[in-house]
Amino acid sequence: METSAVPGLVRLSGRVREPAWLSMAALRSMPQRETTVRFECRKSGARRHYFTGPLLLDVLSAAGPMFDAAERKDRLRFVVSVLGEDGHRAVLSWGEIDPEFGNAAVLLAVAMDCRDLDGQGPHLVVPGDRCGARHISRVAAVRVGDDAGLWS
Ligand SMILES: Nc1nc2c(c(=O)[nH]1)N[C@H]1C(S)=C(S)[C@@H](COP(=O)(O)O)O[C@H]1N2
Ligand SMILES: [Mo]
Repeated sequence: METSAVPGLVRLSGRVREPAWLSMAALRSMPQRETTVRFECRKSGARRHYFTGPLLLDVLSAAGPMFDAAERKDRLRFVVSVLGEDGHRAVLSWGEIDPEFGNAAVLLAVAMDCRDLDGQGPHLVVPGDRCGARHISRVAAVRVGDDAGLWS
């Protein structure tokens, strides 16, 4: 598994035309969104956090996913795996975040509860989740894939 060894930078790779190391500054230079999420953790109970940062969709789109962007059905074969520095990871489907389908406002947040996350790395935020497990802290890498491996 390809992992990041560069603190503060997120490796964006896989089925994209321009793989990149994303800095917090680069994430802050993109259009910023804000959201408050409430979720239930099995271990620590009810949680509430306020996040700001770019849409994951914008971050991924800038790297040029290898689908035919004009063909919406082609986009539906793509997946995104988000890796925390501790190895915790979760997969999203492109359809979840695509404006023509689920249109979920998933963020790669650069600040949590008004504190910058510089030094630890960005935070995946999946609004609407009832459990906290996809709100991945200290994101180290994001990998774009498609479903080809599932059918080979
Ligand atoms: N990197 C990483 N992020 C993670 C986890 C984890 O194990 N590793 N656990 C998740 C779970 S299960 C929950 S409930 C929330 C808790 O976040 P909080 O304690 O900051 O409110 O973090 C999530 N993010
Ligand atoms: Mo949790």
